[in-house]
Amino acid sequence: MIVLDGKKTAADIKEEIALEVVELKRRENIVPHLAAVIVGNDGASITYVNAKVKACERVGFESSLIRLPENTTEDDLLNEINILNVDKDIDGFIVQLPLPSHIDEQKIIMAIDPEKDVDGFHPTNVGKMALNLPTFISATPYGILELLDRYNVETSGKHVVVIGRSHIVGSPMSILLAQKRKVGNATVTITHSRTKNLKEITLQADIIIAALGIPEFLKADMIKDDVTVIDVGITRVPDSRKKSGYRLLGDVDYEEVSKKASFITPVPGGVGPMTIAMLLKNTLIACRNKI
Ligand code: L34
Repeated sequence: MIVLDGKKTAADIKEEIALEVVELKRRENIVPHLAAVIVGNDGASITYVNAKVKACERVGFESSLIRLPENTTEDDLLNEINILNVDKDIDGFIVQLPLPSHIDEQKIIMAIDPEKDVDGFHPTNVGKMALNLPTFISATPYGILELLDRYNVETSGKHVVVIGRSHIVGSPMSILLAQKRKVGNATVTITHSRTKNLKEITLQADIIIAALGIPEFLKADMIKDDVTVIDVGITRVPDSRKKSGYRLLGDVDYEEVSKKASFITPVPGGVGPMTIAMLLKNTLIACRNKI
């Protein structure tokens, strides 16, 4: 069993980006600038956004963190997005999800200038992604492609089973892996909460992408030997023995599944850090697109 080390791979990617930043500065005298907007006080979201800001510092990007209170109105947020859309200094920005329930997420995403949408969530960019045209591929699916690539996990002709149909992960992941691309050419089955006989399907998988958000959902009896398992889940469960008061669980029963798998991502240290590295990559692309 080989652990797909997202932390190490993300560090490698950040090192590569840092070198490119030095070149950009030298040749064009520009420095990529990412902004992140966060609304409210969700602990996990704050952790992720802080990690994004820290990653910017690490690679030599400029970053701006815009923290708005929980009671921010939809209009206030739309206004903030407009400011970022027209700010020549900002190459790309994200609005961290989830948003408070009184704000319509789709409306917010649609307000972002597609050229600055480094999350790749705008319908224009999702459409381009689905057509295999150049665009920002959402950071989590992009990170998974990159991890499979760097560990030389063969996807061509393989049966990939994606569990979960979210707009952020399950849906784009199944589209991308079926495409004619370096990490692609797979036969993809997308499954979700209404799927019948899920176990019969997962037992046929060469690669499983677990992205449903139920801790330790994928058990060892649901997989065949030598499968590759990508665990996208990241749930905080209360744990009084931890200093933080919680521990992180993925969607995979790692203890048992890792015994049968050929490749597996850990949680933490798997897909999460890759998401951050690929957001930086997209920001670098956004900055280059302006030259
Ligand atoms: N707009 N919203 C927007 N873009 C995104 O790309 C995200 N996502 C998801 C949630 N909402 C978003 C993230 O940033 C998930 N996500 C994310 C990013 C980083 C990590 C996890 C999720 C991460 O760094 N995880 C660490 C552990 C962090 C911890 O201690 O809690 C890991 O090793 O998995």
